[in-house]
Amino acid sequence: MNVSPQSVVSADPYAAAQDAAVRLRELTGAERHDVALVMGSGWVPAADALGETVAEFAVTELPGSPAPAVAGHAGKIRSVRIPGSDGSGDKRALIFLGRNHYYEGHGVATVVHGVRTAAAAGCKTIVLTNGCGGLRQGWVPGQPVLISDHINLTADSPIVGANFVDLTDLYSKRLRELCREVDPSLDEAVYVQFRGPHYETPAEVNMARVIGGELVGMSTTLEAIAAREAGAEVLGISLVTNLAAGMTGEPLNHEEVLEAGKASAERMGALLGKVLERI
Ligand code: 8IG
Repeated sequence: MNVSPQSVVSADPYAAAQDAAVRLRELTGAERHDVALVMGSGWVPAADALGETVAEFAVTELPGSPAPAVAGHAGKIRSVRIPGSDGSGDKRALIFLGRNHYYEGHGVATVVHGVRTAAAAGCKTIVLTNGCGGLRQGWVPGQPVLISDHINLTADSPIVGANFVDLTDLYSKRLRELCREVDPSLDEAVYVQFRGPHYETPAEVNMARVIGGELVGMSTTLEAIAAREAGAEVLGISLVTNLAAGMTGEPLNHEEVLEAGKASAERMGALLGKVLERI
């Protein structure tokens, strides 16, 4: 892979996040950020509804961040002012328009670098969104689903050393309940991360079902683990952009993902906006 040495996270990923947070303060003029959102496949168009953009720059401006390789993943970071509800002060949100995926081959430290940087910049809440395949009968493309728990099939971890981080209730019950106050129709389900970049075979989709998963994707679990390690509260929301392989008789394609995102951007933006006001 053709990557310049500065563009991937080096020996100490925690120190690299501290360095990136220093640069982030310079780029945004904000001493701290309160909440971070990672906008996955299909979510980028929803970001525009989230408040007043104070700064926007390419992720590559931060040390340790290669540009995302996926169409629809813009590779930008936005610092946004969120007006406080009922008299509480404004909050600053850090919005990652796109992410680096595990399958891109830059290593797990690079995958979670944004989340670690956000935590180092002060974010106590991290919202992870993704586009994924859905397994539950009745779900339709464009439907958001809260992540209740995950199964990490990458067989990897972002944690370095013998740090036995507890993942009970990794996906905050409090934040899921807050989401359902905003939209009582939201379902929740277990997310299964496959390595990708190929989609699953129908047999693998069946395996995901058997082991208790109803959402299949290629992101989120490693970031969630890193966020928890860093002490942040995690909210995960999947956008079911397609029914999982073998469920419709049609092949999967990435364009359908982007289309589902565009079609549901307004709903996702409104949902996230109301959740951010209450966090
Ligand atoms: I969007 O069906 C999207 N991402 N693994 N499977 C996996 N990842 C996905 C899918 C899917 N849809």
